[in-house]
Amino acid sequence: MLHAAARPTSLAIFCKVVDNYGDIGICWRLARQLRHEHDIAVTLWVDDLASFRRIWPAVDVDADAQAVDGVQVRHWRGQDGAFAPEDVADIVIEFFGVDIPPGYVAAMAQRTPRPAWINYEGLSAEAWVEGCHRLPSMHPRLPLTKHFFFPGFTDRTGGLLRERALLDARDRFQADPAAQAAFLARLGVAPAEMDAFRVSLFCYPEAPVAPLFDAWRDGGRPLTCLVPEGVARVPVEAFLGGAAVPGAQATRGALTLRVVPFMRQDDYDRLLWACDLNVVRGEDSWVRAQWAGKPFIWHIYPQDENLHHVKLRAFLQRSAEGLPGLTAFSLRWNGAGHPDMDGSAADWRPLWTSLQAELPAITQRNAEWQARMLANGDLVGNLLAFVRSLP
Ligand code: TRH
Repeated sequence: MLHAAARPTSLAIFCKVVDNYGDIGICWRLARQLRHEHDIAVTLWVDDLASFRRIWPAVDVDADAQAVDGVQVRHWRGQDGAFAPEDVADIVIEFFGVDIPPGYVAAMAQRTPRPAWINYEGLSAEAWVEGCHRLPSMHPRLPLTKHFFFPGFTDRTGGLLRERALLDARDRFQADPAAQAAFLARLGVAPAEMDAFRVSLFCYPEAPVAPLFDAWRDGGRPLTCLVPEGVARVPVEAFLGGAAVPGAQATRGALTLRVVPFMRQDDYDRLLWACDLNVVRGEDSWVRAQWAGKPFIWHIYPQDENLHHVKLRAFLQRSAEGLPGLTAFSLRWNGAGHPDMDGSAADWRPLWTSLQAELPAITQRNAEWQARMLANGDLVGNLLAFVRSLP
């Protein structure tokens, strides 16, 4: 028998945190869903517990091993270490092609039956993804085969991460003004501001935040922007004229800017559900914004040679056709679509006006998009079905 995954009961995820809190957002979501919805014993190996704690405050940064929300969390300190075949899980996931410790890989090869080995790849709307999804790759020396698994936007990919109860929880929250008001009040939003247009802002430091603030300040309609601590620190502090700590706020013209705490993952969902527009980034918050059902702008993680612009265009082609305001705003926000790559030189007033005018059409498009994404199934269900299908 090659694989232990006909009825998997255990799974290990190896996650390296790139940049500040890199891929832990996705890995943690994946781990919890596998544990809570499929009753699989999950061990999550993470190299950076401090970053993990930012999105889940219960994490103890000093513990080598700890149980967090039913998941066994191990501090992945390096590549050394000896492992026995019985230490190896039924399914082993390496995240974005990280190198699993050689001792663990050797134990995988000794285990009978062998584990299913998955390389979980990044989310992209590019067409080539369908051709690479599920492809096998043989280990050069050991009797092991790993398979590539791609999240994606079509039924020939792994789909998107989505917990079973997510959309019901969102609908309940969005249908409950009192719950939304209480949530926003906890973030410091004043009762008088409840009717303002609300934006959440999460982006990489390259985003042209300062000129967008100018456009919002000069706009006709009151706008409250909620920015988690640590995000866009330089332009936020320039606007505030002081430190960007939770609770800090300033109003200039039509814009009220509020710094809110960097919140745990569940609360971040509520923030997305409670805003009229979400600016998101990377991968996990981008997917959560798609499920939130509100218009969103994606700030993609910058890559060398502007590779990210190709990915951005691929997504816009799939999702924003016929929405020129959204497309122009998104391209410029990411330094693309203009000979002057730096969006900070742009005048954001017309870009913002066009985007605003399109918001009803974007909301309608998002609902259609969601229905299409739902039809692809959820990523964890698709992953387990794939693993069970392996010989
Ligand atoms: O952290 P990111 O920048 O992650 C990215 C992507 O994974 C990308 O593919 C990778 O290449 C790059 O890292 C290096 O953005 P992302 O994926 O949105 O993850 C952020 C997580 O933080 C997400 O799970 C939501 C969560 N979050 C909170 O829990 N609370 C908050 O207040 C905020 C703003 C975010």
